[in-house]
Amino acid sequence: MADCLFCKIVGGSIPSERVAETERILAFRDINPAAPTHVLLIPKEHVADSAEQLHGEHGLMLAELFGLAAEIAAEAHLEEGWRLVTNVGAGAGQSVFHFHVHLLGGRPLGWPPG
Ligand code: DGP
Repeated sequence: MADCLFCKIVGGSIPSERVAETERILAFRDINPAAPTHVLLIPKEHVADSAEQLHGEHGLMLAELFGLAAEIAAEAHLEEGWRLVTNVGAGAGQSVFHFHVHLLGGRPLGWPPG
């Protein structure tokens, strides 16, 4: 999508600190980290604005995303625990409408979240 921030990050016209990638997924550091490890995982293709638009045909992409998150967590030595979060809608704090998942770790993560 021409006007999407994360599509521009995928395309490289907006720089990012890339952590890892697969065929379908790009992982890069959040510009405003909420934890020592805060990585965003996004499908390279703009397949959904948020998780509410996902369905069966996105299964392979989601499996790849979760698998890559686990690899990044292992490399970052997040043995104390880590969290995946996806915000749906402005009321939940979503500010970029290209489906993405936050990987958070490196500090105690309270539950339930605030
Ligand atoms: P959300 O609030 O769930 O839509 O998460 C969007 C995240 O994207 C937010 O934590 C900040 C991050 N972000 C916004 N703009 C940029 C950017 O230009 N570069 C990077 N790396 N992250 C960004």
